[in-house]
Amino acid sequence: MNHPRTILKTAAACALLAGTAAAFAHVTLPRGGATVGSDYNAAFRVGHACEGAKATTGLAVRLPKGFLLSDAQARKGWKLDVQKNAGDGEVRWTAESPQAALPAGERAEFVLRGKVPGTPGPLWFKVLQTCDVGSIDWAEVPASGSSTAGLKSPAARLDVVAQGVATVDVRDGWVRQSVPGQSGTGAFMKLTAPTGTKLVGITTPAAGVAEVHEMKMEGDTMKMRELPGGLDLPAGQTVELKPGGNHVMMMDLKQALAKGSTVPMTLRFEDAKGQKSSLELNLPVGAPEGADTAAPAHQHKH
Ligand SMILES: [Cu+2]
Repeated sequence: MNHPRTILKTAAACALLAGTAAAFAHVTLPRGGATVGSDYNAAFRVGHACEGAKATTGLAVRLPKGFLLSDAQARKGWKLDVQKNAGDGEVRWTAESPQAALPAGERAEFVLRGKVPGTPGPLWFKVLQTCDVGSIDWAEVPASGSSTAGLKSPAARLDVVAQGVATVDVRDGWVRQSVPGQSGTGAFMKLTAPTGTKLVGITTPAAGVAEVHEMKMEGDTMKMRELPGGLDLPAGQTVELKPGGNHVMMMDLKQALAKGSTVPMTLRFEDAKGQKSSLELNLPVGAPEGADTAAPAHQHKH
């Protein structure tokens, strides 16, 4: 059994490390997209402040046409304003004090939730980032196609993809239980794809953010961070996500996950030809009989 405090510390360290691992140039949404007509947790990543600024003090997301907002996640110390207009709604987070602002070197996710349109194609979220000094309007949209290459301040792109049911086999999936107040936990499973595929995105209503993490030795300490570019699933090979190894990190948990309950989760895949597909899972909370539950917590020396 994990001591709750150990898990808490690990999850916090985890989020922090993920922040230092990658310097994001833009305000972005996770890769992997969303299936047509589905409910989507849009986690906008802010990885840096405006040029020459010390901190991010505000973020305003303009909702694209066709995206139906259901709610937005509050941030501690930040004021949340939601304007639900059909067609041109806006969600705005504003730091209430300099202490609450997001320091330049830290990454954070600003999360809102809604339904994506029923037709495939890119959706562009224009985001105004305000800092202690200046602001950047991430609002450029390519004239055609969906590549943001060459744009100086591109809007955040969400690929809405057609329903395609993945043929990836998922077994022995489970989610580690959590206690009230705990911010993060892990999910584990065995995946086998018939042809070379990548797991490129994960969403679950149980968490604000879900991503695949890898464990890496840095010097003599074990660290975890988001797997860059997704999880490779070579043809016919079983890839295991397990405690102490690669795992699904669930952050910003909405509530405590009790043993015996289930967690819905959507996995998004992309094969070598760029064909996208998804899989809906319902994972039990609590380790199954005989699962390797060796807690990673005590092995993490951050
Ligand atoms: Cu992790």
